[in-house]
Amino acid sequence: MSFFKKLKSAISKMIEGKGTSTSEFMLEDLLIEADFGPTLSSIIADEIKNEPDLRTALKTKLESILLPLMSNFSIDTTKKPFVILLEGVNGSGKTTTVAKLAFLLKNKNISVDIAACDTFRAAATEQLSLWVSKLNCKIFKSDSPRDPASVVFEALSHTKSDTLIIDTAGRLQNNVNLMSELEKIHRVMKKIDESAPHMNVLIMDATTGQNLIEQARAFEKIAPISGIIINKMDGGSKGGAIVRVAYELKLPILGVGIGESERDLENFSVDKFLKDFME
Ligand SMILES: Nc1nc2c(ncn2[C@@H]2O[C@H](COP(=O)(O)OP(=O)(O)O)[C@@H](O)[C@H]2O)c(=O)[nH]1
Ligand SMILES: [Mg+2]
Repeated sequence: MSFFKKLKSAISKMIEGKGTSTSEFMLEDLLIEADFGPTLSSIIADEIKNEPDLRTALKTKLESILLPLMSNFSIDTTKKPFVILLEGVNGSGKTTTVAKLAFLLKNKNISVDIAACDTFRAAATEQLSLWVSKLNCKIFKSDSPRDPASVVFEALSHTKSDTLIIDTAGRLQNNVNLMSELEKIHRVMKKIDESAPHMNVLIMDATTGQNLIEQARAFEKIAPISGIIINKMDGGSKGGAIVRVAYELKLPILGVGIGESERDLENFSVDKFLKDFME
């Protein structure tokens, strides 16, 4: 059953039992089930429970959370190379997003080099190399497991392209070693270009829902996050995660991933999101 159908049925039950705490919990439970998280679910349910038109009230509330964070992915072409660093936990879609961004930039005649800094898994560089040959970009990589910071150093010292996109290894936000590795990548980069990375993007998987906020807080400690790209909005995402992230992190949403091909990155549209979510 779609969220809206469930909402409709919850609303009619709420009308029947108006004023009872059961009906209020129903709306709150529904929001929790859609991955809004307990805090935001309770705030929203509380704010709109007495509105005559619950659906419109919910829509208005969601718009007020999401609209200020709508953003378009764009780069500052006066900076060369414009350095984009992608970070995030394992499987969130970093490597795929490298390909999506490279495709998007190349279509605008902006040249792209890629630094393969997931040096922990051999398969990771292989995966990126496949994309690189498909998209016809240049890749900086190491053939043996090496310090990812040295790959960044080499890439940033030698790139002649307009942009350099850096893929990193997935790390759990609570893995101290890997987090300090990421810190080192930032530090080494700044030795060559104090202003790099010009865009530090946190990549998130909308289907995991649960600890997205904790992830972001841990990555934020290492370097300020410019914005987020939320992937897998096509799959099992219940939608609430994106609202929760927007509400709690107040970070611009630079894009949403809607599939596994290089073309599957879209600007985040609040209208489209609410339409998909509520209808
Ligand atoms: N359905 C869907 N799958 C995605 C999306 N982005 C990435 N994936 C898939 O998620 C898996 C992990 O992606 P990957 O880029 O390797 O994640 P990484 O570990 O962060 O580099 C791969 O199977 C991707 O094809 C998306 O937007 N939608
Ligand atoms: Mg990867």
